Amino acid sequence: MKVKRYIVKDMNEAMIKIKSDLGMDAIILNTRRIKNGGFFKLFKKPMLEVVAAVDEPARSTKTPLKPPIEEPQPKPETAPTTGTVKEREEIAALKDMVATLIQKVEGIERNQLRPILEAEASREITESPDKKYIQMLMELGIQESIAKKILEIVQRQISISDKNHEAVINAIKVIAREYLGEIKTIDTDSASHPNIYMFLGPTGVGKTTTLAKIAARLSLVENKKIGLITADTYRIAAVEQLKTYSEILGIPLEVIYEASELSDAINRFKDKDYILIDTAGRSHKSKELKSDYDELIQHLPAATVFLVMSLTTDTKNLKSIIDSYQFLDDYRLLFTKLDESTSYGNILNMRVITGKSLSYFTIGQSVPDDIEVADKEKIIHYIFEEKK
Ligand SMILES: Nc1nc2c(ncn2[C@@H]2O[C@H](COP(=O)(O)OP(=O)(O)OP(=O)(O)O)[C@@H](O)[C@H]2O)c(=O)[nH]1
Ligand SMILES: [Mg+2]
Repeated sequence: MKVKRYIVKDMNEAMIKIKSDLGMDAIILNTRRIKNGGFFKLFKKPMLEVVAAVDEPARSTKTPLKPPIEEPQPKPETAPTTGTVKEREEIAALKDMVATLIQKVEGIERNQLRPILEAEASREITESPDKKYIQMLMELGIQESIAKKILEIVQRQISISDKNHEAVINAIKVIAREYLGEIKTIDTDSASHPNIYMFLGPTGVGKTTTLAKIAARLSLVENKKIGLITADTYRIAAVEQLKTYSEILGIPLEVIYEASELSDAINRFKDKDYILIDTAGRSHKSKELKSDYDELIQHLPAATVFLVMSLTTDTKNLKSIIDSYQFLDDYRLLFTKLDESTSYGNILNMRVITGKSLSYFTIGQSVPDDIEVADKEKIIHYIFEEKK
């Protein structure tokens, strides 16, 4: 801090000098009238003493604060005779005054300037407090546009500052939970039978394994009658895979080689509660994606589609997969391999982008254990890295 003392005739003069010397940021620390007489007896009219200061951030604050005495330097009319008692008293008085001033300046620095400087340092946060949280959400894998929307809603509800971090996080979670929407799994209270579910999605994401997990649960836990159909006859191994599950679980399996065989297979399962149809994994870039599906549904009564995607797939590819399945009127999102994933923001992203309901997620290779209903609370825990 730079401190200067001015002896001026009025405040106007002081302001002009202070502004030109110390700049616009200068503050006035003290003003007082100086009476005629004493040390200042040379002045005919009463003068004004103004002490002003300006903060110099680059300079160390440890240097002692000594207000240099500015011109006009009061000079005695006559050369001082050395060591008169009066003059010594006056010098002592002046020293006292300077000491008082130093104390005042230090007090001001401590009590007024410091909080101002601290506020300045944290201004970036207080100016746009939502930015820090948007950044945080993006680091959790949530798309910028969605992160911004969430913060917009938070700001409508509470004012964001670093003092209410916990409240902001809680508000973010509440809104994110809202965004997750309604969870739709297998309808276990449906009146009509059989209910048909078809599993679509890219190669190797876990369609067959997931279907087996769901079949096992419906059969073993819910005591439902299940029929399995596989339309994946591209590979012998694919049929074998489902056949193995069907034998272990004691659930019948129909293998169809042509779409036209589908209606017969469904007919054979008309007494079942649920029919689960496995399909061949296809690259989402495949041109046959839509035609394969169109062919199948020609031979199907109403079926609910689970679009199975692995959470290990990056955002760009997940979007591209979703784009390639745009021909579907409706579907439910089913994410696999959460156990292999390190970021869960895409669960929220894909739900918001598609507007489709989340259903289940799978968390490992083990049939039937590693599947869970996409419980919103759990997803929030996953996204916010509070995995239990
Ligand atoms: N870590 C992990 N692996 C899984 C999960 N679900 C499935 N897998 C594994 O992923 C591999 C592929 O699973 P499948 O069920 O054959 O995948 P698919 O989508 O039917 O594959 P295609 O029929 O070839 O398109 C297998 O090794 C599964 O054990 C999961 O949740 N976590
Ligand atoms: Mg398969």
